[in-house]
Amino acid sequence: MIGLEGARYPWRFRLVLALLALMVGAIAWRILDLQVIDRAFLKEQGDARSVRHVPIPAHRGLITDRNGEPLAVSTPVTTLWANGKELQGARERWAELAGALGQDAKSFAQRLEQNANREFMYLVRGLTPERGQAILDLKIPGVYGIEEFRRFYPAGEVTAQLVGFTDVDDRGREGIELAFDNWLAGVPGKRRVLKDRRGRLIKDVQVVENAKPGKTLALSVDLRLQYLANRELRNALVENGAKAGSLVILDVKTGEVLAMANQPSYNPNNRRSMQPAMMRNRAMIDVFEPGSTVKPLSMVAALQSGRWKPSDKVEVYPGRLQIGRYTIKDVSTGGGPVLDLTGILINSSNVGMSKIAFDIGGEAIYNVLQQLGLGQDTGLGFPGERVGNLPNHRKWPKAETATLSYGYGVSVTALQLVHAYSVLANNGRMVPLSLVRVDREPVATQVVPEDVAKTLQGMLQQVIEAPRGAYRAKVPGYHVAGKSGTARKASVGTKGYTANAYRSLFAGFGPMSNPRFAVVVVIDEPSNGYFGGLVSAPVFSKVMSGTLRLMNIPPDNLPSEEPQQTVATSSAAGGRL
Ligand code: 59J
Repeated sequence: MIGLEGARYPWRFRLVLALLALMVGAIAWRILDLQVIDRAFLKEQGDARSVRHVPIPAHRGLITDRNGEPLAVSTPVTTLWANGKELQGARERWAELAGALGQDAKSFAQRLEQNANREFMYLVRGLTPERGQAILDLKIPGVYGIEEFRRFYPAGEVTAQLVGFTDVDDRGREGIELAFDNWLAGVPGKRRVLKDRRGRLIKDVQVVENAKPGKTLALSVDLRLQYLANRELRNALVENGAKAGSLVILDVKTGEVLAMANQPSYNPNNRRSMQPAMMRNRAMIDVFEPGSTVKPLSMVAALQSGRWKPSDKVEVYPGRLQIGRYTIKDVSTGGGPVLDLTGILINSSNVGMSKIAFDIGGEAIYNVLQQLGLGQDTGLGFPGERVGNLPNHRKWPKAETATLSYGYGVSVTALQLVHAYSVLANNGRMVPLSLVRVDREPVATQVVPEDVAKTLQGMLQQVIEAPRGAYRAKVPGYHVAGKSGTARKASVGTKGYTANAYRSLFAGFGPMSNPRFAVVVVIDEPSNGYFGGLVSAPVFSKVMSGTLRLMNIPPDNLPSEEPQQTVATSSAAGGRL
């Protein structure tokens, strides 16, 4: 038939044949085009639709105390996520999944409905690897796991405000975690995987880049001292019904912060009940008027002026002094009508200090306070750290001169105050502060003449050891030095001072045979008694005592040596007052 037809219509047969040949040719060309000529382009396009780069989480660096005790540790956790589209196809297993996740089946189902078109949704973050695996083992279609790291803080509330914390994405958000984020954070790696149209993982192809782990950071704090500081501060807050407090221990030779405690505190491992007041690293981010704890620093200016020596006498009678409309008052006049310089410190005479200030001038005091770092940048760069305020005047009015000399009209952080005292303890040499362990000998600057610093050491030892002294600050077995302060709290918003709101302070150092540690105690609004010598001095005593023992410092005031005096000043203040 065909032959017959072909013979009958030869042109038609040839046409069909030619058309077929053309079609075969076109297909062959297309094959050649796709497989050979456009191959690279098409492969790339195809891969772009299936190859994905998945980050490999980097291990965040460990934070330790100065002896390697862990303060912040990254532990591997499993985060479960779901492909919402896929999960729609496994509705019969939703209740089972909700149960395994410990979630309410009804609200869980609602959530899945809402995310029905999403290819990615978190189910739960940060499970222990075991729990995560158990849920993955249920093999519910559309449920996947990612490995992540989660921060754990072994010392909990004891180091909370100093160490800070990270956010869910493991980036530093507060404290050291934030300040040293670049050092601690690693660089995530990259893994190439193949995924299908619906985002399901088909194949783990290769690691493109390994994750670079973050670096370890050793802080200057000693966890044992940190525990001690925290415990004594918390006890003092409870005993005195106080609102808040902070305490800093400094190594005066290296500038290292050995402890920095703040109360109230919070548990960084469970931040659900955390309140803003608990988060404050008060020792660095709260400023206050240092009151009488500044008097020893003003005394430095007096001695440095060459116009005063410790045995010089000042009339403080009758305990008040009128300067224009402003009256300078002494709280206690029990020390007598005339006091020498040590006596002014022991009795904390505002009048006596002011008279010396009028003689040497406000600028002399200003210069010393500035040199000692009050109201100056510490250079630590701690998040939220305050600089405080040390006002200057071109010509110092009498009222400003007086108030500066006994610690008002100037605001400081607890850290700045302990730094200033550390200079007196370190024979006038200032070393930069450090929150990280110092492994090389720091560069010290002589900011107070050595003889002046040593004289102040003796005077401040008398402030504790003399008959009318702050005996509650004494440390059994050691000679220590220090000064209490009780400052009315400046009112917020309005001018002046709040009635019945005080800050109890104590700043000191020891042991006097070779001063190594300086301590500042700040207790905010105690309600049962408020004098620094009553509220904060006992805390100083307990913390200094524990520090000297934990650091194996040999006692320099053993009972058998008791009759011997190791006072460096020529002052006879103790006996006379
Ligand atoms: C004080 C102040 C407020 C600010 C006064 C304490 C001034 C002042 C204006 C009255 C209690 C009080 C600029 S007291 O720190 O002198 O620590 O053991 O708050 O004087 O002029 O009912 N400290 N404290 N003063 N202001 N302005 C003494 C002293 C001090 C003690 C006790 C007794 C004040 C020994 C404080 C302590 O040294």
